[in-house]
Amino acid sequence: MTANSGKPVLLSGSAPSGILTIGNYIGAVRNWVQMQQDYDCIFILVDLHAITVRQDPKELLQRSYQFIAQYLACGLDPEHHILFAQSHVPGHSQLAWLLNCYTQMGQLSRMTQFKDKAQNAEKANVGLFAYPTLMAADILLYDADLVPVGEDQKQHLELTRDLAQRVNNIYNAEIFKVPEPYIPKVGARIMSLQEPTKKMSKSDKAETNYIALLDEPKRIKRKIMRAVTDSGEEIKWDPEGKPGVANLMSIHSAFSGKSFAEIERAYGGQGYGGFKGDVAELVVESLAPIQKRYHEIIDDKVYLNNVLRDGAERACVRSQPALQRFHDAIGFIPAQLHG
Ligand code: ATP
Ligand code: LTN
Repeated sequence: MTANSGKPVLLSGSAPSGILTIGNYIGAVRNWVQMQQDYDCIFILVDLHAITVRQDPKELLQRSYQFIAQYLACGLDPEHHILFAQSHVPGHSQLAWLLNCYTQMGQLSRMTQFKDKAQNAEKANVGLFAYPTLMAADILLYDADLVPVGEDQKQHLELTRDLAQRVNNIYNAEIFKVPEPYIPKVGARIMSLQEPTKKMSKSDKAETNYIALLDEPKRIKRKIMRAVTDSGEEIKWDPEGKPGVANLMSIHSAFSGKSFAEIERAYGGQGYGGFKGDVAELVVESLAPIQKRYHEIIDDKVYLNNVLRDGAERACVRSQPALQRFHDAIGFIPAQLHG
């Protein structure tokens, strides 16, 4: 069904690093769930990308299962779409190598993420340097039409487009589809609870800055009650002047569906205490069904492995044509494999 649904292909990837937060949920995962109605979706757990930073093996394994279980609990549908682990589909590493041979060192040196993450380029591992060509491979393998990415990944998507066009030009053929970036209409940017001018991030070291999708109700309440606001007492939409309050309003709005004007009206003259209590209640209630489903499936490794196997098998099939077109164009002897 997925291969020929006729719908545009939407592809996104996320690394099993850190811990999923309500920022990731509101800004990404929830939108993916919605977009399943209109697109043929491919969701990749990019574990090959995760090892550009040294990982503890046990933790990586556990976190990878946890991420998959959380995506499923949020409503990603592995039957009608494809959800898989990047390391299970060899085409990603293969195409990344090929693309490395069409990418200039200078281009990769200019990537701001590399400059940020590798303070000392001499000591950085080559994987970190080549991270964007692996991401380009993820996208180009599946003839993706649309790639929803945050601001920080736009440069990598530009490089992907550039590589696709370059290869197509060199061989004067449409080997790769040139993907479009996709900026979802909805989806607020959720900020850190303690430093509301900084975005809530899944790799933040300080627990009090974020709400994890799996945080227990008590912990959620504690974090929201202690969230930084300001010395005033007015619930008003003013992201510049009152970033803490604005952030709590965004969280309220994301889960209640109410507009900022409605929230202002509802809490007029009430001070911060009651408002924070309600935001906490909303978050707890909204996450409850996700957490319930998560706990039902996280220990069911047979189910999770079946989902991953099925996803990887379909991804392998889907990734073949693009890889084959490129091999043929390059001039490799066609492989004569049995079965
Ligand atoms: P890291 O801190 O490790 O860079 P992250 O929390 O920024 O991680 P990513 O893996 O970079 O998460 O992003 C996954 C998706 O979640 C992206 O589409 C990104 O736009 C979205 N996202 C991440 N944080 C937020 C946030 N605070 N508000 C809204 N969307 C977010
Ligand atoms: N680099 C991205 C994760 C990522 C991705 C992708 C996103 C890897 N491969 C393919 C979209 C499409 C990040 O850090 N968020």
